[in-house]
Amino acid sequence: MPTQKIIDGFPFVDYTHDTYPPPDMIRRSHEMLHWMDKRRTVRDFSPNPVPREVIENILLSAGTAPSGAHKQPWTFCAVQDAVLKTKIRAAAEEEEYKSYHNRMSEEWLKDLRPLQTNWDKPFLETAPWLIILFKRIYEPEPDGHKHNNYYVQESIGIAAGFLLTAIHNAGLVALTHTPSPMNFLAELLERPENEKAFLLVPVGYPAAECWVPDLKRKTLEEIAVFY
Ligand code: IYR
Repeated sequence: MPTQKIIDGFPFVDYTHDTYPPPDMIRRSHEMLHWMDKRRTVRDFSPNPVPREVIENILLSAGTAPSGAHKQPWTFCAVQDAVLKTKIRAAAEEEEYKSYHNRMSEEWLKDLRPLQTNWDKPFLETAPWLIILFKRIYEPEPDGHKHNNYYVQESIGIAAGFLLTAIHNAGLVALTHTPSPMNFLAELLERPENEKAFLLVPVGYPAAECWVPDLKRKTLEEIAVFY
């Protein structure tokens, strides 16, 4: 049991963390890099079911993300229901069709060609789970006051990263899908006014035949500057 102490009226617990000598740290960081590098965004999902308990733990892992003033400004909707998934697919494709045909610039469409994406989103029905992340802009208080959350975009972005890592760790795959505009998700899932859809993440096993673009990651020199 951690020891508690009170600072300025607020409870604190003592914290220790496993640390490693440099050679072990180096080995562990290599292993982590190798493992993270195996994560890929996938669009070809198997319909095989995934136990709800796995999804619950993945969501709890995402919920360990740091957040502004520890407000945890997120709601994760996990959709398994086939009827709802069909509705989500239809609404997403309606928006995506308009995006691909009218709303996206020529430059944008050209940038997406190596990924071979289009308005057709079968994975929204095939994947056994759709996780929709909602950011909580404010918390409604009983007297009607809207108590704003802080750094909501940053906080939920970090939670999304944790979510993807937890999915990868479970041996599952995901897609960071951003149908735009995303308002239809709040409507279909009957979310309250303080919640705005942030990201739609289909989760499942990769299909038996699953192709991903042959992408190259930037080198350390390209992404990092040491001072
Ligand atoms: N939201 C669309 C388009 C799209 C945009 C980007 I930037 C991508 O990296 C991939 C797709 C879609 O989901 O197809």
